[in-house]
Amino acid sequence: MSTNTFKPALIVVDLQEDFCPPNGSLAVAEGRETVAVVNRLLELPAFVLRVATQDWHPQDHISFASNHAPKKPFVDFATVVNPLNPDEPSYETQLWPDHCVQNTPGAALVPELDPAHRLDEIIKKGTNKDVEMYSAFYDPFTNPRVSDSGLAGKLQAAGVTHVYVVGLAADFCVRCTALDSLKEGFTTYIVEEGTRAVNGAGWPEQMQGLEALGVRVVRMDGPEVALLKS
Ligand code: VGL
Ligand code: ZN
Repeated sequence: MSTNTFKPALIVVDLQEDFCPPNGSLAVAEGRETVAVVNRLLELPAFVLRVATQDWHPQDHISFASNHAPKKPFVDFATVVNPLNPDEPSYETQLWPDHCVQNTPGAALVPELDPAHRLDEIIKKGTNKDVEMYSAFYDPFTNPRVSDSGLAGKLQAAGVTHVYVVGLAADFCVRCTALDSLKEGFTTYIVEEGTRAVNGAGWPEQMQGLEALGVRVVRMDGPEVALLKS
């Protein structure tokens, strides 16, 4: 593949203390095991852009069960209405423990994500208290869109063709980021060893669903990662 048709970007999703054992309020099993893999990817010379995201919620965020007492995290849901247009269809979103509250230790990127100097950009998302934003690109509303991180524009400006997604959690923010990347026209890969799911048992089925939509779940020893080494 010639270099002008292969301009890959790496998106490192929410590798934050609150999503990792041992102390994270929303710790994903083995979440911290992804960091070594992500660091290996960050070193590869081929990436034209390396972006990390941080889930970055205000304390009154709609996704916190604590803001909907007596509802419970992991099991209950809340209705999300487009704050700019109450007539756009609403949807139910899963509730979580308080996590990634702005400027708290839990919101920090994990310190083992050593090559912080290799990141071109850190994008904060989920800052609007009224909307849930799993994707690194934008929230799920379209009429109108409420929050746009500007990521699509940055990838386009850099001439990116292929997007490699890693980080946490596979079944929420990684999944939504990969689907929006695909929607934006990028060939989109999730590197499996670089992610873990909140619901590990459900991940194989989620993975099949993603593949059916066109996202490719690839492995560190596979040809899609080998391409990054030349
Ligand atoms: C995430 C649940 C709530 C994620 C963020 O990063 O996957 N999951 N907020
Ligand atoms: Zn969140």
